Amino acid sequence: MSLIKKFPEEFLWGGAVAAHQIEGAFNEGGRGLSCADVLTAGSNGVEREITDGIIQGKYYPNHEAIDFYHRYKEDIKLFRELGLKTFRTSISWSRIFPNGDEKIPNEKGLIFYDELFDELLLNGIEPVITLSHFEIPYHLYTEYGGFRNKKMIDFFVNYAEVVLKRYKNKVKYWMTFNEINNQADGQSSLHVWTNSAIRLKDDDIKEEVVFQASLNELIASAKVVKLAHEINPNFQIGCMMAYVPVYAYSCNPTDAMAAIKVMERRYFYSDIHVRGHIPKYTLNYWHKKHYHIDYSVDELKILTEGTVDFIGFSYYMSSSETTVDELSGQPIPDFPHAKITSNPYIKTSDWGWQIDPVGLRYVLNMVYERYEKPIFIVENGFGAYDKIENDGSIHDQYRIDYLRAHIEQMEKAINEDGVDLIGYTPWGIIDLVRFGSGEMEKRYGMIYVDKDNQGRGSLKRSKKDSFSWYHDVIENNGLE
Ligand code: P53
Repeated sequence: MSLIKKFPEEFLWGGAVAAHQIEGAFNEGGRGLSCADVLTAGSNGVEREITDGIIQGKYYPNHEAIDFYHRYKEDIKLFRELGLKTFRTSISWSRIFPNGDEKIPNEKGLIFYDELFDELLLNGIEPVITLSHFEIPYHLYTEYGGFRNKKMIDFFVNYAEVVLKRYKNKVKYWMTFNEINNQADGQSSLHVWTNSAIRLKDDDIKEEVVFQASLNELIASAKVVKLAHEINPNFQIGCMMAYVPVYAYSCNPTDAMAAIKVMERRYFYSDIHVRGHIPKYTLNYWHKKHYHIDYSVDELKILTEGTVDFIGFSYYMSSSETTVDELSGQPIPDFPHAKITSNPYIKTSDWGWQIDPVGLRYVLNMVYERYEKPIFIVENGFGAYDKIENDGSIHDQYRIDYLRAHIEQMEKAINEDGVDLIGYTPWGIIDLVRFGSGEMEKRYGMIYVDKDNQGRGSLKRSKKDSFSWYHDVIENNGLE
């Protein structure tokens, strides 16, 4: 078969993880507790419990995770063998500032990332770093109430300044807040917790609280982008969005309109990150709902000065929106928050996530048309149950199929649609603690880790079939 190299020469093929889902060693090296450390294990379809501090007898899967903290050298050897050009992880904020509000950072935490980044670079792998991926220091919740509080802006900027300066010659690509839009409607207490270190109270107007926290984060992000460009003009600083495109369920015009309105709830975040101002549709919405969102003229100025260099996003699935009840045929009243419904044209994973490769091309087009900025797909992947054969092999053809189908769509987006796509880091390149439920057995990796949902296992690493498949994709710079 002839080989056609269809991806740009410098394309950043890689893999992605987040500190709290792999590192473990939650109380070593002077690290403080983070929001991720008080999340118990849920199960498929069952949310995790957020506990007040750590409660004896409960199982917290992130405390050990896959012990990357102690095993990273061994893992990086495998990444090198896999051929990764880049590795996306995050810095655990509470390793650097155990409480979050100190003036002086924890040197041991800084040394850990010095050594980790050196080891990656030594192996020819470029680190891509997220500053805040779901693990805000727990103390910032107990003491300040998380991102409800404007003081959080300075704590985040202070932390970012320390790491941007420290690693200015080791890391070029950075992102500020992971999937900042997960919390958008305030309906998931888990997302509000992990995005903002906020626990909603009964008398909170949820959506208003979340808008305020989100704006505080967007201001903090803009300050960091501005500062980062002063520290090193070569830095590339991105935002990080969860893009789950919402299609109109039917060609009913009200469905089409509802899909636009529901997408605005996601675009609110990237519109500010990229365009540098609060969109008019949001200002009108706040006005209509009588929300009082606090911001100053100076803060608005910062938004314009700290726009991002690229757009990082995760893509796993699509969704669709209807304004008509399927059974009764009656209109659903609360437009524009009509009903998310399943799509009869696409299959779902064992976790109910809708598998839609064309949706990735759709998102790439929409985002590129809207912003005309470089795009980096920093997460995409297939969470599935894997089976180990007697000889230790793992035949994860379903994962290869999923990734192949998405890479095909990326190729079309680049070559047919003209999208400026700079890289692709599939999620959970090595099996890790799943975010949504804390399960280990919803696996994403090309490298298997022997550990189960209850935390049992040797933590031994082994290669799945997808390992050699992805190796060839990287080597060929595209699909054969
Ligand atoms: P898990 C929602 C939609 C898409 C991605 O998720 C999401 C979420 C959050 O629930 O999260 C991202 O592990 C996130 C990662 C996470 C990954 O997707 O719940 O950035 O931390 O692990 C996959 O299956």
